[in-house]
Amino acid sequence: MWELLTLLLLTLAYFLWPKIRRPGAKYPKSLPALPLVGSLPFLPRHGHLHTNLFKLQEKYGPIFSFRLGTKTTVVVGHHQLAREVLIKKSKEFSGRPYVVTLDILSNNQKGVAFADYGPHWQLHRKLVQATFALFKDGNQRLEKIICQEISLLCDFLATQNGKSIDLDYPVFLAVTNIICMICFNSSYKYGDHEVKVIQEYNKGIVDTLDNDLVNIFPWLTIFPNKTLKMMKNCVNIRNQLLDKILQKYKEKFSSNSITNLLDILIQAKLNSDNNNSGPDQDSKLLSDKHILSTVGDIFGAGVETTTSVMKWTVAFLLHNPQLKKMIQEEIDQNIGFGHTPTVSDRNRLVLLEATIREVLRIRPVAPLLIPHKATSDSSIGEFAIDKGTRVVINLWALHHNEKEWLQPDQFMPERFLDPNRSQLISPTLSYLPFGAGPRSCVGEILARQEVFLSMAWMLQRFDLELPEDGQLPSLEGDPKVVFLIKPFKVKIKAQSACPPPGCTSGLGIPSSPFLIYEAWITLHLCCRCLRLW
Ligand code: STR
Repeated sequence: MWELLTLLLLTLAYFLWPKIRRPGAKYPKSLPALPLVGSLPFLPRHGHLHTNLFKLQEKYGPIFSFRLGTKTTVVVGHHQLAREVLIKKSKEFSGRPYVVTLDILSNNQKGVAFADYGPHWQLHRKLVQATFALFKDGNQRLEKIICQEISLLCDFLATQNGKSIDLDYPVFLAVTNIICMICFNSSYKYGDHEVKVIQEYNKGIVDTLDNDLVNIFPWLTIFPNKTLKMMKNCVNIRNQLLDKILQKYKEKFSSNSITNLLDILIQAKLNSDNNNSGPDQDSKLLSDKHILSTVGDIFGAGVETTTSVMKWTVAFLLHNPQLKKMIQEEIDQNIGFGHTPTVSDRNRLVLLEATIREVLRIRPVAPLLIPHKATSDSSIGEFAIDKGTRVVINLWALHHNEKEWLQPDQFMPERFLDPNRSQLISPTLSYLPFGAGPRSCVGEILARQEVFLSMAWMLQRFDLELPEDGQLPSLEGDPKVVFLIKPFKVKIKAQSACPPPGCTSGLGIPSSPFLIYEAWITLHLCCRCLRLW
């Protein structure tokens, strides 16, 4: 009996022990590792993974490794090494490792976010980029689409005047509609049941995605697993919803009018099918399942990330009312109330822009990015990295490096401004909120415009204040696949009716109406109009 058990354990250890390393090569320092479980017992259990890995740097240096199951993971926590991985050696490190839950979500690594390096990922990434190019100018200008939705968002907020609300739903709806326009030229009305469905399955996916032991020990999938079941359920609901949209859309698709992501993907498929020499290589990579995965990625990424950043920004403003006031004054002085903010106001509203940059520094959307994988034997700095190794970029470490940032734990937007506070600056290279290189965030321009415009519009029209109970949002965060903020409420206060009843310019918002007596005319102007005037 005992002999049998020993034999079984030895066989298991043989298969689960990592491969022989390259002789003579220098590898990053590693956490201790035991057979079967790897370094799991030596990784801190409490607290956030990104801060724990950052703390481990004190002992192990800016690059170190640990083993989970059979897989070696290298953690990179310095900007120079991170740039080497993401930019300089991007070809060798643009792979994505196999992860059980991500594999379910991406239907075997289809789509763009979680697909391994190869022709399939290259094709889909190229097609997504081509989609964003459709929205550069003209009637379909990105800015125009964003402003339409923000305008509706602000109109909704106006109906909530004086109330304390969670911004989650209205912001989610606005951001969903923007991404819907980009994906299929459609949008949802306030209260549409389908939006609730999307919100729910998204939550289910985000909650369960990197929260399971099966990602460390894939063989655990042989046992019943509640989390995995819930995740599969949410993914199924999402796939059904997207498939319904895709099938319906195919009926009205026309090659003469390519205006969104679905058009681009369907057209690419038709082109490769109609190739003179019969369907070409690309055709297989553009099946309905492939199309669905790419749309799913863009949809999920476009909604969850931006909603989260907007809520974080509002939370930091509630914690820093003085800063909020200064941003409102900046809006007042540079834009006033005659027109709504535009993207071109970004270099005028520098304090707002600096605030957004600081939010992305102190609470990055993805503190550990998405794991990369070495596609061939390579090196990072002086260390050898074997093919197949997982490489995690600890963005949190880059953004909290004390040698690069003054008091990194403090929220200080002015670090992104010159001493005169009139121009934006890049204080250090240790800042990559959207990643870098070929795997960098494909929606960066969209995201930056969405957050800037929505904050500028909202702060122009509303005061965002603490709710009645005075409860400040928690800034601790909830690290899921996106670094979420815990739910909180904010009191919406319209900056009075605009224009005020007596304001003859028709522009302003009253604080204390001024009365100007001239020989012929009497003007009632609110103080803001007067400044404009
Ligand atoms: C959110 C929930 C969902 O329904 C679909 C997706 C797929 C794409 C994911 C997205 C998720 C979360 C944020 C990700 C994005 C791809 C890129 C983005 C991970 C799980 C980030 O890197 C932050």
